[in-house]
Amino acid sequence: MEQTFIMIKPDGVQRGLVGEIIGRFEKKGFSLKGLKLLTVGQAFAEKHYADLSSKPFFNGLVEYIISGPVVAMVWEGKNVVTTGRKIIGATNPAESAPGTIRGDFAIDIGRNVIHGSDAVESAKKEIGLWFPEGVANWSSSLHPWIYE
Ligand code: IDP
Ligand code: MG
Repeated sequence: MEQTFIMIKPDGVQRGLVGEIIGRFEKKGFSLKGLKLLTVGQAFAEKHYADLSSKPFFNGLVEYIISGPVVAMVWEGKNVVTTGRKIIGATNPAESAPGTIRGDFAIDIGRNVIHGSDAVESAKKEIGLWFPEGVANWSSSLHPWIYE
């Protein structure tokens, strides 16, 4: 089953959105496979966002991500990478549809509350980076009520 890496950024933690965000993924029917609250350092944040290192906003982005604790999660389910991105909404909250996390809870692109992997390959890479210890192995007893 497909997995994705979801991170509630420091603004989402500070603003008390952790329960709300987890609830949206849970209620959709996805399964939580990994969860931890941690503060990462500069080198780790730079590694996570390595693909964006040439962008003008890179330094500000790294400062933002290391500014407080984040909630790192692994969620599992059919098409969870693509559907997870839809639940999160467009990168710029000004363009995120209402009903999405960023559409409902964010205003500025540099304070957009949440990260989600953009492809199955990047999800694998990010899960390996954030959960080197591995994730939980369990399956929900609700599976037949969620999948046909
Ligand atoms: P994504 O988070 O929707 O995948 P990316 O393009 O991968 O978007 O960018 C990573 C993060 O960098 C964004 O979520 C946002 O916090 C920040 N970011 C992206 N573009 C800008 C920008 O133009 N100004 C400031 N921050 C940006
Ligand atoms: Mg991205």
